[in-house]
Amino acid sequence: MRRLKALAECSDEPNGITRPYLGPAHRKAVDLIGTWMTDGGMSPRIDAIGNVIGRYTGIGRDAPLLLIGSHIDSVPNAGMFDGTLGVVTAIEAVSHCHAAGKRFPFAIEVAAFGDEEGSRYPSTLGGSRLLAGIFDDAILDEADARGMTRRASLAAFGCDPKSVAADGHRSERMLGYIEVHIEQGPVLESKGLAVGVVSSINGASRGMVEVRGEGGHAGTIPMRWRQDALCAAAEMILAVERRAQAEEDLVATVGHIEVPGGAVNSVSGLARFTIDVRSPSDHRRQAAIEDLTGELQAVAARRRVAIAMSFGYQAPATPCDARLSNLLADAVRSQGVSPMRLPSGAGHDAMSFRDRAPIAMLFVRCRGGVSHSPLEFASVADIDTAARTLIDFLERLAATT
Ligand code: HGY
Ligand code: MN
Ligand code: MN
Repeated sequence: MRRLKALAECSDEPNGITRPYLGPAHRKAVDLIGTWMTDGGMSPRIDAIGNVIGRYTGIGRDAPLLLIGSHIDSVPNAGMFDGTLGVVTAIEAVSHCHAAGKRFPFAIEVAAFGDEEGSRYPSTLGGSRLLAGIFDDAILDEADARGMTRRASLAAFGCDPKSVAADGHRSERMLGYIEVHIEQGPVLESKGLAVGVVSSINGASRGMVEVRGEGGHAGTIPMRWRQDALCAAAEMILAVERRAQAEEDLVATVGHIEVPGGAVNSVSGLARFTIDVRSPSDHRRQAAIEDLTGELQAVAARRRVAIAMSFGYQAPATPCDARLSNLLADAVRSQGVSPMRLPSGAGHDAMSFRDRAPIAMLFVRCRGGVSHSPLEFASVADIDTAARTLIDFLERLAATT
């Protein structure tokens, strides 16, 4: 908890926690975590995309690799547990093994990814995708709201974007990828369980909608003549909500809207908003996006505004590996907790490894299921149970390797 509080102090805003990828706060967090990794017997390195990775060598020269990761970037005004809990718990577990002089027939790398939220650049999971060998160089030229590209931000951060390609391709055999994360939902709390085993991670699509109408004077344009971009966007946003409400376990969210040059006494000519669509089924997520595309175009036609929609980010639904999840469930049971399996509505870095290695995730109960909010909370007791579960999991995995 002391370490989580120290990370919570790393913010680019004076109030609350806002730690965007490659910002000053991210740099402070990377340095903090690097010292904790060193203290815990790991050798930290910062890779070409700004991840900090601590390696704990295994027994045997060609020992396979177990990756334990999560992220240290945050959404604006975030909670102090989303992502960081998984990194700190992994560091605690490895430090405990190091202190006990325990080595495994596999190397362990604890990875603190920097680009999971996608709150600064349009696409996300850039950090974990590099380690999974599926990094798309094109995202280096994505610009943030101030026009600064990832490439420029990486150079300012002290990374060398040119070595991204070399860093990404690793041949090491991976035993698996494990992630510990707060549930960000109410299920474990409703069942009175400290931890749970994730069964699968919902797929997600992120898009941007731009609506262009005719701007003008709020006092002089008669209502029947208006091509009001903001009103059209408002009707579209409610259409997005309505489509998701019509289908069980489909969610769609408009989390951000901007009206460039908007003013109290102007009819808006331009509005842009984001769309986030998720479902356990990739087929139904795609069908929802097709339906929404048709519906929003119909609103645009009726209101005589132009619309441009683009879905730049897609992450397919990701099942967790049965063997690793069963080992994790046994480790949960050894803590005296019945191992419930539950899906993840939130996306995670684990999705990046779906074609690279077996993945498994451990959820930690969080109060009220609240996340992406300063009210996010996980108890020391539950985090302790998660750390003990992780240590027990490592020992079980070693016994089967
Ligand atoms: O969007 C998500 O699900 C995650 O919090 N990045
Ligand atoms: Mn997260
Ligand atoms: Mn998050």
